[in-house]
Amino acid sequence: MANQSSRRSQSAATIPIALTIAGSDSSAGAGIQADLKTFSPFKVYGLSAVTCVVAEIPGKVSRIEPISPEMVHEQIEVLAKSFPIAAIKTGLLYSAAIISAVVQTIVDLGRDIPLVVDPVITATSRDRLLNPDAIDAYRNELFPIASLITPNLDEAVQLGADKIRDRKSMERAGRELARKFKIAILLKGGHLPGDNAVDLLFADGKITEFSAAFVRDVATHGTGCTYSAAITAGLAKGLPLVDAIGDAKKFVTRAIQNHLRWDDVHALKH
Ligand code: PXL
Repeated sequence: MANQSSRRSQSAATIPIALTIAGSDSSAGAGIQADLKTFSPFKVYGLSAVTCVVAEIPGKVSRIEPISPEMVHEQIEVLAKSFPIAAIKTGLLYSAAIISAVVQTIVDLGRDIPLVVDPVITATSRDRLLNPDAIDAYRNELFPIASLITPNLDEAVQLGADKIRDRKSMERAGRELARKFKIAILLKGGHLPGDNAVDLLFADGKITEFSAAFVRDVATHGTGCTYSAAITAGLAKGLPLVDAIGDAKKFVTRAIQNHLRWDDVHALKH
């Protein structure tokens, strides 16, 4: 018994813990489901606080219902009291009221925990996921407490960057956002034309490039969630930001290459 309990306490002490604060995707390719599935292969134990429930399949959002801000607060608070959370990520936060509750709760923890913000606004299907009033709450409340934000090109423009057409305008936009929000920005350039999916990190006055071969003709639902969760896992393990992003880029590229595919419901029956 003594042996068993000492083994148990050792594993509890050595496995890093990450928390995702995000929406539930019923099809489980994005949202909290993607985050928890991503933490596991990085050997990070994942906790979750659900902000909203999305009834959807890849390509079509059917309905979204929020969880109350009080309930979002409660989930984070009880977890933080019991677990040594080493890194946090946020995904879909639904509304300004939920963003305020999340920020207040994290600030009240009084601990300096790395926070990765995936500024989700729309789904890959282009269905809107975030209330319009929430963009200001991202900018004014959430970004000031973040360690890193991970916008794609559309999100960067919605957050105030000029239109991005090529590598040069991407660099300009990233610099502009990093200056405006005074935090590290990972600008994801996967939607630019070219053979490579190139992301640029703007941090500490430097630009670092992360590049991988672009994988064509794949439904990319959930890629952004998986990428930011993988970065969060690396930070939970204590990796420097650049290393966490490098590992995460490899992970997400492999995930896209090894994507699953079901043609239709009828195919599943046979
Ligand atoms: O991929 C963005 C995203 C994030 N979070 C949730 C989602 C989606 C996309 O559909 O459902 C919960």
